[in-house]
Amino acid sequence: MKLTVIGFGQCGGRIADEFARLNGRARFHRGIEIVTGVFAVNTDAADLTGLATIKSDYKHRILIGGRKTSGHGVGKINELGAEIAREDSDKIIDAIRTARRFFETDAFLLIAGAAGGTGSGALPIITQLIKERHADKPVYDVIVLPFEHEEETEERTVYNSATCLKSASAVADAIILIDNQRYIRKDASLRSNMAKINALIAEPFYNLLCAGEEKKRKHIGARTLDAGDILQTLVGWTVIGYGKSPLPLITLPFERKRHFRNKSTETSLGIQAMDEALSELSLTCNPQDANRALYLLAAPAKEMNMELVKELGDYLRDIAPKAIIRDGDYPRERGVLDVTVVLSELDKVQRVTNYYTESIGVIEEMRRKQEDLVSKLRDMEDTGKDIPSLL
Ligand SMILES: Nc1nc2c(ncn2[C@@H]2O[C@H](COP(=O)(O)OP(=O)(O)OP(=O)(O)O)[C@@H](O)[C@H]2O)c(=O)[nH]1
Ligand SMILES: [Mg+2]
Repeated sequence: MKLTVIGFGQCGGRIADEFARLNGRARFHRGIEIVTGVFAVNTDAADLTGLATIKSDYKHRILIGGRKTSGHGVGKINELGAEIAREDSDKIIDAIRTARRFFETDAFLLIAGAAGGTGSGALPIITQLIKERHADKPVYDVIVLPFEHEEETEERTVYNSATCLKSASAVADAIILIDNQRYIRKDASLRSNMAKINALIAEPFYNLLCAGEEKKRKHIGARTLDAGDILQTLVGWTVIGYGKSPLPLITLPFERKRHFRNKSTETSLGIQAMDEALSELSLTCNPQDANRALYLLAAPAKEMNMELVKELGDYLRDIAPKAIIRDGDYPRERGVLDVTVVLSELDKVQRVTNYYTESIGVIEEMRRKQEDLVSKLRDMEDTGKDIPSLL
């Protein structure tokens, strides 16, 4: 499956940069392409300069809001991010449309942090515009939810997240939710390492996108998971997870190859990888709330069979009983067995509900503060009303 990837704001731009890197990896190691173009859109010129892999011309690193922000961002005001994106939308739409391999695009992947200003505001606006112009292709939004500490210290965090989630979900075909906090919980040393978090966020997409693009027979499984399966699965609120098990290495002096000791080991390694994928989902949710799901098993061809794929399917069915499940096998990496899981069309996402509920309080508080400010300023003006003005 080939994506047009567009990152908005700092967070979105950096994660889009990871997708550009993944495509380089797919091209170099596998001789295939998984994106047709990668773009970063920002009101902040310095953030665009800081990217590594996205092409550095103005058509791929797109600066918007030049006059309004002088290239310095919108300071967390996502209404301003939205307004600027609407005004400069032609710049973005034209750049995408004129990309050399645009016609090969299966779907759009738009990415942003929910809590900032530029990305949070621009994402829903451009999602809507792309949907209007390219009705035949799905638009998926990756929305990165803030760290806990950001919610505690900045009320805009909750408000921006709620408005971004609500607006994007009204227009995107699917919203892939990513919780920044998940990656820290797993490894506290990541707190200061955004680059590593971004790599972890993008990684689960690698095999998923590659599997359907393989041309060589030896990398085509018994059941290929292709773009059609992914398009059929991604609907509404979605999470993604990835887990892997190293394969035991048994090296005999006369036969240097890897294989499973026996079938039960094989199955338990598969289940172990799927368990990890489910426990490392990009956002905590209950798999029972999923109405669609898919999983992809990637392992060396010799050590994979349809029985294992089926057992993983039975396992996932127990965990996500409501879901229509699609699956695939991908004969690939040496030395590891990995499982990618997508849970989609979730009918309950507590975190999103929480943002909606909390933002009601925040909106009330913001209104009260504004009224307070206006009344205090009026009092000041009243006190000085008899003083002559120099204007
Ligand atoms: N995973 C990840 N999250 C990030 C990254 N950079 C920022 N964030 C998160 O994204 C949110 C802030 O969004 P930014 O992308 O910095 O803001 P912006 O869209 O550039 O908007 P303004 O700077 O306000 O104009 C916060 O919740 C950050 O924790 C990143 O590189 N990776
Ligand atoms: Mg910024």
